[in-house]
Amino acid sequence: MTQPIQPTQPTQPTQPTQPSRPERGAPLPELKGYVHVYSGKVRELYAPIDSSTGQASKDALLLVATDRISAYDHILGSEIPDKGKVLTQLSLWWFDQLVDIIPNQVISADAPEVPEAVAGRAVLVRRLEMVPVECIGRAYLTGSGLTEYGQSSSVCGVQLPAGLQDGSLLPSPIFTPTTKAPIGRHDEPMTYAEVEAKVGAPLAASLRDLTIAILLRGNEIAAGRGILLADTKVEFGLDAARPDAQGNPTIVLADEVLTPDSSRFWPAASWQPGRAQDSFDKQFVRDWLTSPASGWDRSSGEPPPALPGEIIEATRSKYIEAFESLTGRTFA
Ligand code: Q0Z
Repeated sequence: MTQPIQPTQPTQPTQPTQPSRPERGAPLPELKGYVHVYSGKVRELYAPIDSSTGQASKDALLLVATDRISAYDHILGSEIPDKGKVLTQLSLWWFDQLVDIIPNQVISADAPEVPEAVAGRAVLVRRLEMVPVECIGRAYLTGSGLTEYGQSSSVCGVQLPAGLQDGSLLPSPIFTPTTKAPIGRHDEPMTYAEVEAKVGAPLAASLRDLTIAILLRGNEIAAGRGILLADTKVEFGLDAARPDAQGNPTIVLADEVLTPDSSRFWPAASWQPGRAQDSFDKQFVRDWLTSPASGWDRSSGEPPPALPGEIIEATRSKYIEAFESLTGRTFA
């Protein structure tokens, strides 16, 4: 799962300082009316320039998905054509599938708000006060959850039955929040009590219940398409400008949702607990990088080599297949 950056503080005006430039991939587009504020691993953040003040807006952000791809904790030197568009369109589709569960951040995904240079892969969103917890829901056990389980037979303080294996279906879905680590560092598991201490008991309960509801809805929809949703990371923001009936800020679904970068999708047909599952989207990349053909040693700390054209093309097809199977729509 892609770990996002520390969010910029929404209460302070964004400083248009020199953001860290991605050292790999296509150059950053200059977008008229926007200032670039942050480079994530595979995405870019811009702020609209307020026409009355000439300053970065405090009310909105432009989230731009690039074609960059990560594997084994590296950003690869090769891009996957259309990955940014596929993931953006998938995220938008999921926001719609979830709107009876939670409102979302989207203002516009179309012209004129979204500049032509990033058409299809950018969304103008409400700038929210981001909740400082990575909300992870797990339906199946793998990855860091499996590692923690091996050490303690629990994940983030949730006790699990003995005998679970890599890929096992959990008895019921679990909420396994993590801290938001600074970029380049790994997020740390939090217990539910730590989430309560950080955000208060009422918001903690809402984050947990919303995360599980999103995971369950995601699995209901994916199941009908032969796909399992093992786990997902969601981010929430608070919209103080939209108080609820009790006067609390509205909890809003932020960032990206249920994309292959924030979630693990597995082909249901080859699911088999007891071994690492095939990745829906990145399996060709992983297989090639760890094969003798790549000449790359995963443990060397060296950046991985550029991908062969056929691996790029096969991976592009997998992203499009994921979009088309999940949504039942044709990728334009
Ligand atoms: C998201 C990220 C990146 C894309 C901050 N609605 C929001 N309000 C305030 N902050 C955010 C959002 Cl989505 C926010 N991120 C992660 C980083 C490109 C998204 F470089 N950071």
